[in-house]
Amino acid sequence: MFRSKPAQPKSLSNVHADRLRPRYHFLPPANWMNDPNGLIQWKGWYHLFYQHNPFQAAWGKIHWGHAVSQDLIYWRHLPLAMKPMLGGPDSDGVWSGCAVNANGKLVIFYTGVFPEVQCMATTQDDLKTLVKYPGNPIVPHPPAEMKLAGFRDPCVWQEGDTWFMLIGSGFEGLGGALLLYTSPDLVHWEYLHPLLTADRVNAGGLPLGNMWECPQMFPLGDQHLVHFSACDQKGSYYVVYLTGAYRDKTFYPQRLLKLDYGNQFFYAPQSFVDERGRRIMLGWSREDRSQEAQIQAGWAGVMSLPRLVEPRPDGLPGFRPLDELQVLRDRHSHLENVLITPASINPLNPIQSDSFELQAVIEPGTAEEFGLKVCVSPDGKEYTRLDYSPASGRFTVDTTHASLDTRAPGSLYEIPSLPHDSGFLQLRLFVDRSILEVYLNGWACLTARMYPTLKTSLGIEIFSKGGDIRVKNLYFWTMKSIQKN
Ligand code: DQQ
Repeated sequence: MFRSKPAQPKSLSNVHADRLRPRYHFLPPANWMNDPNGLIQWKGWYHLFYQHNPFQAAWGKIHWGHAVSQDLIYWRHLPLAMKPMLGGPDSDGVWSGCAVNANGKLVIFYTGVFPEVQCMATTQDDLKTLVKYPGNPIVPHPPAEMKLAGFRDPCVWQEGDTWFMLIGSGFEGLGGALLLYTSPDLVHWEYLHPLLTADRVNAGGLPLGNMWECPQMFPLGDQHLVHFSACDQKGSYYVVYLTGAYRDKTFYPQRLLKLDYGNQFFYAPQSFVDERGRRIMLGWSREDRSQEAQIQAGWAGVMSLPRLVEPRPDGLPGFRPLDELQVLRDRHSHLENVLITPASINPLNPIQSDSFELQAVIEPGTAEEFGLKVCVSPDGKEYTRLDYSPASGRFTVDTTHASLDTRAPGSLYEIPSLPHDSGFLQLRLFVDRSILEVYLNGWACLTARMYPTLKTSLGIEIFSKGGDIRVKNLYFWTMKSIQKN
């Protein structure tokens, strides 16, 4: 049904030969990608649109890229879905937005720049092509008299016969804000009020910037979840979510937490409900190396693996990798009930891989600290370290030794206090060359980037310090590539 015709970059073979380019995560054929957009399952096909610069591995001239899939694992690249239109309201870029099923008709909303205005597009051929609405922009300016730090990234939903739109924004001098609009017909929009403002949020000292990008609100269990990507003029912070109650067109926030502890390396996420009723989230993982290194590589930006978002009994959202990912599992190893002491020989010694899934249940025992090292070079100079301290609950991922390339100095990522109801550390780790995603205790996620320079940085180690741990079980699989070449 969908024929492939990707945009051809200059040196596709070099881009694909890059040892750091992920093998089982979604990326465009080349060049720049950021936010996922317009996620929807339509007539069986999953559609992934994304922010894309088809000319260079650097942000700019933003188009909408497009790919389709039948399982959210294997993707087919399609022609560019939307380009900036000379003289149009999106002449400087087609920025982020969403897709909605409007009683059987598919409608896309996005931000045109500059100035930031909200626009609409439709499709006559089941999303093979998008047609911009000739009357764009449908929201031509922010509410009168408002001094805003931004006005973008529409998120649209329906309640009964009425449509609502949330727009990411911020009030100058006051902090982030999410603006609520309403419409009877998706074309005529009226501003209601802010759904949420910084002064109504107890962030417990966590800075939330002055602009909230890419907002989304959806029901989860018996409450609602609002999330947004916090930033300011200097850059992106992280994505936070708030649990709370939504009634009378107002959101009453309760708890606020980071959606992913890799901060800006899992950004601008979007979720949708598929035909099986599952809420599935994707986020953009930006690069953590210099712009020069990105342009030289010819690609930049990776889409996270699809995450299932589910309500938990404690009222927080739970996250777990989509079951479909299991089709990628290849060679397998397994440990059962193994005691690890500080003097143990690494039981994962024979394994060599930079593209794998590892699932483990570990009993902390008497250890002060324990964890894993991945992408370890034989001389130990390159490694990425995952560390857990049972007493404090602190979990860290340290990529400051991941690369000998000074253009990728790495970072220290931290979950200050990881709840472990069962007494065990339950970990699901996905390593795919330069990206690492870890799911902990079904509750917290952390996405990080690392850029080993040595071909031999393939080792995996498990360690304990100051006491022993027991590996109840550990399953390891190398993962198949989703790339054709
Ligand atoms: N990226 C888009 C904006 C959005 C930002 C521009 C978040 O619409 O606010 O590429 O990464």
